[in-house]
Amino acid sequence: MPVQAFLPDAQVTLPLSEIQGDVLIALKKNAEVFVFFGISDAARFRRELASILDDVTFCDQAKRIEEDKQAGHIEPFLGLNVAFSVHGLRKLFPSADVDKLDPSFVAGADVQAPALGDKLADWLAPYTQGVDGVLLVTGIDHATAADQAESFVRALRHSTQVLHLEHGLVRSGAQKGHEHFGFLDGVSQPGVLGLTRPTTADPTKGLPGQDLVEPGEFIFGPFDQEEGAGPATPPVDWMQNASYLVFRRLRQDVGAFDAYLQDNFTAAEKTSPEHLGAHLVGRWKSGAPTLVTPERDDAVLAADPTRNNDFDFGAADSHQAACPFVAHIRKTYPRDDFDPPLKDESEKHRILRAGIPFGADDEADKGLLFVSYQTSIVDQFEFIQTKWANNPNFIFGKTTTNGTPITTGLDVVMGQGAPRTAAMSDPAGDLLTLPDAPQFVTATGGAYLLSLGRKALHDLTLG
Ligand code: N7H
Repeated sequence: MPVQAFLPDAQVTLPLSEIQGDVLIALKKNAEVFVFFGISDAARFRRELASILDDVTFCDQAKRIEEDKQAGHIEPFLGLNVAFSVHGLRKLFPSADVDKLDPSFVAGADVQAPALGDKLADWLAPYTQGVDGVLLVTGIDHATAADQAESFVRALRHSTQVLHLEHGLVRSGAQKGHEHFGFLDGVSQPGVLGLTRPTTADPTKGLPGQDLVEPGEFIFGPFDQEEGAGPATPPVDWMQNASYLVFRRLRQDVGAFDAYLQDNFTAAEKTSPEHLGAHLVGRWKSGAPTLVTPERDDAVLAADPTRNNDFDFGAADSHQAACPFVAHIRKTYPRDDFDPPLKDESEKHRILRAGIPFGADDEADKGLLFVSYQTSIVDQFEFIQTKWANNPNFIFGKTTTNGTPITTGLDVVMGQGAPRTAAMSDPAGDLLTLPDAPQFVTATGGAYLLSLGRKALHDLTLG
């Protein structure tokens, strides 16, 4: 299901051949191997990197692969991207430059983890010891991606050690495209000005309901764009066309999630566990938004990209009758829920998501290898996680139909913290506070990385 239609090549204003493919297009894949590595010899690494540079997939190629895929033709090997942590950058660039980068990036994901509500004790060792970089290798199946990853590891073998591997795999059969709780993922994604084609008369939207966002929210320019376009100017030259990559290894406790829905759907005055699950997420498992279809799933609506994202919350659902304020998609992208003067607040904290599930259905250690791209980790990924999802008072200033103030509760799906009580409204509009939920999602690792532009990667190999 396309979440964006692209402009014809002649109208694209972004330097697609300079930006790594996963950033704007999300390297399409059934399987993805994440090779986390340490650099033991920086000079040699530059030379070895040169030998795989031609294999790195940039957005122009990723766009062609995606268009071919939509036309039914799929390549077995789908892409390679490479990104570096603060530790890796310090080995390759002057430290004084690196210090100018996003403060959370410079601190590192492990240092930031407690502020996000993670317990470092839950993190796998390689992530707490610091990695220098990652290769993202995607393919049509696990064997292809793993084979390709193996050959890239061989090419870098004199200058790096593999510290850790993650194996992402799209679920099979009817669950294809669905994450482990069973919900279709990748339905809503911001459109990008200069890349995403407006499909209606409204030039500010891609598909109906998909706002077009300044590219400077996701990649460092400078671009040929109007003033006031956001943080498009990088703090150092070599960051042009780069993007911060947030990686989070999120374990999902599917048994606990299902049991909670089963045990509490009656208390929540919902007709079934699926109904409660839909109202905690804001979409049915099919992807159909509860804002449009609050009482029952609608597979036809879910499969229609011109309708499955075409909704707003604010005026349409000011007392949370159709989509609770606590629902995951309303907490993480509140659309028009803000009153003036914060009207544009939602669009200031967008991310491009490019994650993939990990673990088989019958394994306890399964979940989501969450990936997001942005130009500010502080104002985008971390803001969404800490100021919105983990914050029980967000969104603020809302009431029931009879004027009772609502304390929303944290995002029960992926928010971290306590208490884990969600506020919903019953059919009469009165407030219902759900029983405390266990933590369904646990961070078991993470890394903050930088996906460099083509020129910076190329210059690295010269120096
Ligand atoms: Fe979320 N889930 O299965 O319940 N997410 N998410 N997410 N998420 C979304 O539109 C999920 C996580 C966002 O534009 C959907 O793709 C799970 C983190 C944002 O309307 C579903 C986990 C963060 C959106 C899930 C998880 C976000 C979004 C609806 C963890 C950021 C788009 C399908 C294991 C900090 C909202 C879709 C919009 C959508 C789920 C994590 C953010 C089903 C299971 C960590 C911005």
